[in-house]
Amino acid sequence: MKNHLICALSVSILTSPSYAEDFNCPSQTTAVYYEQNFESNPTGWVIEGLNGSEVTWGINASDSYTGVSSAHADALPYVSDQALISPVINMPTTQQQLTLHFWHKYFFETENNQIDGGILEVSMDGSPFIQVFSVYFLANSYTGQLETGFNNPLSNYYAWTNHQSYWVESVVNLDPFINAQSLQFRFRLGTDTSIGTEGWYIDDFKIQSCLELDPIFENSFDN
Ligand SMILES: [Ca+2]
Ligand SMILES: [Ca+2]
Repeated sequence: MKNHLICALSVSILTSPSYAEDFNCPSQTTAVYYEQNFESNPTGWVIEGLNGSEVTWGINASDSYTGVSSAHADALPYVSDQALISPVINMPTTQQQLTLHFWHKYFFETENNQIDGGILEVSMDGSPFIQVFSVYFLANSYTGQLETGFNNPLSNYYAWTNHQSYWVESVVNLDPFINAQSLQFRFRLGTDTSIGTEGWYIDDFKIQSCLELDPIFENSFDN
């Protein structure tokens, strides 16, 4: 089994200029630096209503990817900008293929129009939060651009929007942020002036990297 995994990964890397299709390391080479499964009040996580917004983020036991609960916020039937903020996470000093993973599902107004939605932001070494743009995602990036004219604080942002009825894993390439000593992440759910929905579920937030590979693998890579 081990040989099979190494072989499969080698072939894929040989045919691809990046590791975008192989963001999950072979199990024996994965180093998990941070993990939060939202099974109880998550240490260091805070919630905030931005721009005076109400905020409904909390631990929810009605749905989960693993375990019995996840983080959840309602998509409110009026203007809101609800933030779920991670702790400041120190980055490892030696990094290789550093990635952020999380699983989520969502039901936003509407099925066909991009009215309400959510985004991911990052702060590097305490700097102001900026959006994690689509280009940094290795899997399941934003699904549409939120419409203007309905007072959603996230109007014009590319966001997760519409409906995602089953859990999917989004993966972010953190290598562009490799010079930061610490990162902090912020999920924002923005809604417009009317029509609330079930909202957004997030579970199994994880930062990991791939460890140094053995010489056999490196030879394959070089060839
Ligand atoms: Ca969970
Ligand atoms: Ca709405």
